[in-house]
Amino acid sequence: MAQKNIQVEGMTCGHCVETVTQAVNSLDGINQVSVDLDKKQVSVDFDESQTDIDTVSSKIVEVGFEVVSK
Ligand SMILES: [Cu+2]
Repeated sequence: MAQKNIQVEGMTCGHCVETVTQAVNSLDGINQVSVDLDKKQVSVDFDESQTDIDTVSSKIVEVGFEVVSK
């Protein structure tokens, strides 16, 4: 398992948090997702043999947010 933090712009409310959480959770190999709205940070715990940080970041972009750093 790997744990990474992704900086995401564009999340403004609980609905955004829910959208990002569900999108990332829909990927294979995700163990846990948590979003800190104040820090604009998405923490992802994932299995490196099944997914990677680029896949997770792409998914966040796909649902309408901007990945600032990963
Ligand atoms: Cu929102």
